[in-house]
Amino acid sequence: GHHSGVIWLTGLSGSGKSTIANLVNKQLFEKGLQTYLLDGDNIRQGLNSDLGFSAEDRKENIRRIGEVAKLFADSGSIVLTAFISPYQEDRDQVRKLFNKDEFLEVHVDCPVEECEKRDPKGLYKKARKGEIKGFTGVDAPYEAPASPELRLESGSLDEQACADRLVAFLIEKGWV
Ligand code: GGZ
Repeated sequence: GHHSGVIWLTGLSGSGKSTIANLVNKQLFEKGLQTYLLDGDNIRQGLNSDLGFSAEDRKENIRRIGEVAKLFADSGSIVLTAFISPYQEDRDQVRKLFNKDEFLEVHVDCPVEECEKRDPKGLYKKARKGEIKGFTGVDAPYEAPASPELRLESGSLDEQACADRLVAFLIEKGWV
């Protein structure tokens, strides 16, 4: 048997959250575990397509994702989520939905300068030009987790190395 629960990745746009979550998801799947990945592709395009990027909409985005994650965890899955989730308060509200041993907050910690240098989708550039308003790390805040269960330094470690660390941590914690 294995542990069900939520692995909540938080970090800036371009920090590597989605890539790391996908790599971990793949590794766990190959171990035969029941997993599910929630990210912008399956949430912001569907369930949350009515929400934008104001502080209020981000709060509601994260609240709904927390509730969906809980449903999947209740059904026995290990859930990986990959959202910026910039506000500590919103992440803490999600944490409250779970038992202490069912929620892991993972900070995908990449300096904003590095995310901006990488700028895989050209969004920082657009934000700097004022074509996107309220972009996290440019003109909207990111509150780094005060005490995450794990911090992955994705500015200096590549995505595969971050994924391997996360899997090692899950083994150490007895989740997988
Ligand atoms: C931040 C934005 C914004 C603004 C669009 N600020 O790199 P991406 O493109 O693929 O990831 C970002 C994604 C963030 O959505 P989340 O649901 O993770 O955000 S939150 O948790 O804060 O609700 C980025 C894109 O959406 N994007 N506008 N203004 N990121």
